[in-house]
Amino acid sequence: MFMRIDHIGIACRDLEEKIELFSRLFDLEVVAREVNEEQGVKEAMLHIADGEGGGSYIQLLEPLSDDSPVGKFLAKRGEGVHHVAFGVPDVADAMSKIGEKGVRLLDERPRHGSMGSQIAFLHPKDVGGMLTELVQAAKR
Ligand code: MC0
Repeated sequence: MFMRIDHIGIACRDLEEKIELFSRLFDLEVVAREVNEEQGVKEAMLHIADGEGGGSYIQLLEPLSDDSPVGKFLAKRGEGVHHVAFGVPDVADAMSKIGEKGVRLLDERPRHGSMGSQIAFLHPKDVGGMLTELVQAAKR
């Protein structure tokens, strides 16, 4: 079902500061920046590698407000890994297959994600404490 790890999402308070840190430490390059109002984030994608089904990235996330998902996460847990996102060939199909196994879907239907992707989240309490995202990459 999963083709690859699409990205690891990192919650941060200051996006520009963390872009500088990750670029300097790991020689990563920012390939996309976006404000996603629906998800309440300002974000940057740092490219790691390309694979058959799409790329792999570090995603840096700064909240647009304190009551957004990432804003609440920062207040409760501080900066760090926020979610793991797996690449799937068809997000709606993956949602239905995983939903049938009793995992709570946080989205009723796929939403707009980074770089034109379609995404959906799974409840962390049903995935061993890991907020999990399904990503269908945009067609290249
Ligand atoms: C909350 N919890 C987490 C968590 N966030 N556990 C692991 N990882 C996280 N990131 C835990 C809390 O500690 C709590 O456990 C329980 O889940 C319920 O959390 P809550 O604080 O009571 O509830 P909320 O209101 O903060 O909701 C949490 C939930 C929400 C995960 C349902 O954040 C959500 O729907 N997230 C999906 C959307 C999202 O995260 N968007 C931002 C990234 P305890 O034990 O304390 O009860 S957008 C993005 O990434 C896009 C742009 C993209 O990739 O393209």
